[in-house]
Amino acid sequence: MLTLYFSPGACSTASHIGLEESGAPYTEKPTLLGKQEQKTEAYLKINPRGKVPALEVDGRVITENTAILTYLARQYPQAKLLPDDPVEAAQCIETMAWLSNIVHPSYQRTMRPERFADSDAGKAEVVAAGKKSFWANLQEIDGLLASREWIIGSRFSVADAYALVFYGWGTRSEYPVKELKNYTAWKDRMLKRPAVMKVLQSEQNVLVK
Ligand SMILES: N[C@@H](CCC(=O)N[C@@H](CS)C(=O)NCC(=O)O)C(=O)O
Repeated sequence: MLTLYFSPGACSTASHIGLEESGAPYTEKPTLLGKQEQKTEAYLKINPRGKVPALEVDGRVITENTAILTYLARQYPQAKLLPDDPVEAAQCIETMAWLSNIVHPSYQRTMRPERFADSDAGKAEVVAAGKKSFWANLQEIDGLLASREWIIGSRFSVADAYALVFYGWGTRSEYPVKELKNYTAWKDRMLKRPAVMKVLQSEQNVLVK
């Protein structure tokens, strides 16, 4: 039995899309960041780091989008969520690691500067640096999509589920994402996928408002 702990609009949307694309039955446990539910005693027993997403698999817990999405792709191979070619499969995981380690933290600096600096001037510098690098990261994703329809290989993979989070955050925070022609055309292709649409609508994501 699979249970997903997520917060609508957070990076957990990636795992939510991966689950829906996998076709596996699962239970949803909304854990609202706006209400600090990720810090409750009950949730810290699920993920002591106090972050979403978390996926409970028959009583054991996987955290981190990269791990959850890789697990789902391997556990439900019929859904073809990883490329068949072993090098491309590794590049898919590589891209998810980059989204997690570089792209997500660049946005986090713009939203949570108090985690990186104490003074007002320090926080302003963190926000400015975060905005610059988040936008550069969105441009890099746009560049990746210049010569192909999907993030890796010739079909949808779990890396696509993850990359959609950042287009949504760029939209929500009013970056000029529409200037990114390849990323925008890819986002439109993503919205044609029933599983993606189902998750975005259920989370009331900015991309379907
Ligand atoms: N690298 C982690 C990031 C997890 C993460 O930072 N999640 C955020 C939501 S986007 C969170 O739960 N933040 C709550 C907090 O830091 O208090 C992943 O990909 O799962």
